Amino acid sequence: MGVLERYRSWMDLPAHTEMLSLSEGDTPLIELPRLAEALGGGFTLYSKYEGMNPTGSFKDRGMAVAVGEAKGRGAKAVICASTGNTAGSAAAYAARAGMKAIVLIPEGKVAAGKLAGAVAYGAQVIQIEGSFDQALELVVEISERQPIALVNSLNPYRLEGQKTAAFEICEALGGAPDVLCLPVGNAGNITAYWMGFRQYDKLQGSGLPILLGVQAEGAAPLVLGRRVEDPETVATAIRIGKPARGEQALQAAEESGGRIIAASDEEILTMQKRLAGEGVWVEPASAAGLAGLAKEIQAGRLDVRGKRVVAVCTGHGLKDPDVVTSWMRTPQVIAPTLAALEALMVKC
Ligand code: AN7
Repeated sequence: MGVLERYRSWMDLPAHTEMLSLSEGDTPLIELPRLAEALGGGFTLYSKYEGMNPTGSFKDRGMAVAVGEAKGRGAKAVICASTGNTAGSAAAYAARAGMKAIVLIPEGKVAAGKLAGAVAYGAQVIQIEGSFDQALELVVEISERQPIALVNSLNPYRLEGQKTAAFEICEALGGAPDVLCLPVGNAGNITAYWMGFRQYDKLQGSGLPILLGVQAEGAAPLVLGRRVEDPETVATAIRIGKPARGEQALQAAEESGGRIIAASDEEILTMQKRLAGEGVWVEPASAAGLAGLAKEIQAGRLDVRGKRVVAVCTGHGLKDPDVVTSWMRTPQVIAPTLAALEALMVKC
């Protein structure tokens, strides 16, 4: 069952929206006791592992809905700008719906697994000699001139789909967590989570979490309070200098009693390794939320004792293998003999 089947009655959608699903959502909430201990202990930490969605990222929730709506209104094609995950997801759901997908990506800045996905699902992939932000400006303009549906998170139905992750967390925990940390790029996801938590609280009295949104230091327009012209970060998914939902994200963080902060590339990669060390491999951007959480706890700016903290891990590690293979040592090579293997095992 996908998000439309499960939560359609809780979404604000036009009646023409078609059911579309690749069984997205219903992702695991994985407890991380060792990481919690390493961060000082005394609280419960979970990863909402969105890498388990059909195309390996949280984007699938919103894309099922946005493409289903576009299909229902008779659109033949969808278009988006993307740092990679939106592209793969749009391509998959367009393929599922029998539609064409056109994706614009910043040249040379999209992780290999994401680009391969978009190609595999049959999208028309166009690289632009520029940033994600420039690509977004272009797709907004072209979708106003041509009968092509825009499926970036400016599309309100994307947020309707993505807010379902908040419902799932509340259902799994029997209420809202105390703190939710997550990476912030174009700022659609944090906006959608806040919509979801507020809606669930109204319906079920589940309470509300403090939101901690985390950008990468080299791409932190919401922390700096101005557009970043040349965003740069190893977390290419969030290499965004002018977030489309920036204002709403800042408002959501403030209303929740939380904030948006930045983490360095080093802090992000260190957290990626620590997470993998507890069995959860995510792409760099997905570790940003936890990197920010660690920073706030260590600096004494966030007291999590006795609390429930959920870190949204937005995308699977498999999408961006290069970032790991670039720092890892080449695995050992030995002769195919028992003696050679045994000689190594002695050192175990
Ligand atoms: C893994 O795919 O913007 O703040 O074009 O891929 O809702 O943008 C990706 C964003 C976090 C940030 N984690 O979410 C795109 C794109 C991962 C991501 C984000 C993205 P938003």
